[in-house]
Amino acid sequence: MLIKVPRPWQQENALITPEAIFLDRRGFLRGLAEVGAAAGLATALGPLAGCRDPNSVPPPETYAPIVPAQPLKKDARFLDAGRPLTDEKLAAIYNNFYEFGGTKEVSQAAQALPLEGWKVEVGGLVAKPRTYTADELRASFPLEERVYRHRCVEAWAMTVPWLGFPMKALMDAVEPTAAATHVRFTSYYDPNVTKGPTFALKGLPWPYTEGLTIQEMANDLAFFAVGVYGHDLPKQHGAPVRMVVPWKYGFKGAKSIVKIEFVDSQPKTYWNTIAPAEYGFMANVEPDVQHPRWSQKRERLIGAGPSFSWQEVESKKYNGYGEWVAALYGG
Ligand SMILES: Nc1nc2c(c(=O)[nH]1)N[C@H]1C(S)=C(S)[C@@H](COP(=O)(O)O)O[C@H]1N2
Ligand SMILES: [Mo]
Repeated sequence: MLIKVPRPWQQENALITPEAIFLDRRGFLRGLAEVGAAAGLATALGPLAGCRDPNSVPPPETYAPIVPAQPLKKDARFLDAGRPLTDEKLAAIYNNFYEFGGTKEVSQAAQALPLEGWKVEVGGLVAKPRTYTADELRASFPLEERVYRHRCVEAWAMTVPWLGFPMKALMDAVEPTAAATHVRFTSYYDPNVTKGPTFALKGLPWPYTEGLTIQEMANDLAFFAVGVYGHDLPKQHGAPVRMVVPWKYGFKGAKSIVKIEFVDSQPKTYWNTIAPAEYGFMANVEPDVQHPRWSQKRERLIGAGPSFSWQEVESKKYNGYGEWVAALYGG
């Protein structure tokens, strides 16, 4: 059921550049220069890399459509994000996936991700540990569509129709014990495949990990996506299954998950270990909390057309999802 598409784009790819915006000063400055030149926003918002070739990845129309085992669940509460969808071609070529490179142009490199035989091990402090194949995950939980706003800590944003199931459904299936307080999610990592920026692979706390509290995971909004725009997740979006927690900055949503562990303390996570001041474990979208290097008050909503453009808009607390999640944080 996973997508099988021809792979001419899998040649050594010239688009990966060895800089990472976060870790490399020159890359960071270049990002700012691009933005500055285009919109004069360099000092107001965070770095924004361009993306140059919308035709560099397999076009979405070649992706396998998702055929849900049962009719797709639709819940009107989660279908209107209050703004137009981001063009799917643009969402598919403007990505963060450090395992495959330090720029936004990682979609080609990410095609190396091997989906065959994928397993997601769910364990730790649970009564019913279980290892799921990707197909079993889809078959075990009714799939539904969720149109969510996405806000990266770098102050770019998009609007995406995910397909998947609530995290709560998986929690209920494995039955966390009373001792479980947090959950840790681990992304696929194999240095022979995930050849990201070479400097960034050394000495950093790979694999990519993220975490939530049990209460956050049980929230109605917390979601596992297995598809997007009506078809399987393309690899660059985190196939075959990724986290979506839309009230938090994008980095909290780990891609290509292989392990989910229920634990009894706040787990160590990738970005929080590298730069705790910029990537708080409990971070949510908080326009009034200044990022050490830029304001979070506004964001760049990337285009509703396939070419790279954006519109600057106000950021909202909890990315506008306060109605769902404010109670988690004391109102
Ligand atoms: N494994 C992994 N997951 C990841 C990342 C990453 O580098 N590696 N980047 C995160 C960040 S910073 C963002 S903004 C989103 C981007 O998701 P998208 O590329 O599907 O839009 O993925 C998140 N999940
Ligand atoms: Mo992000």
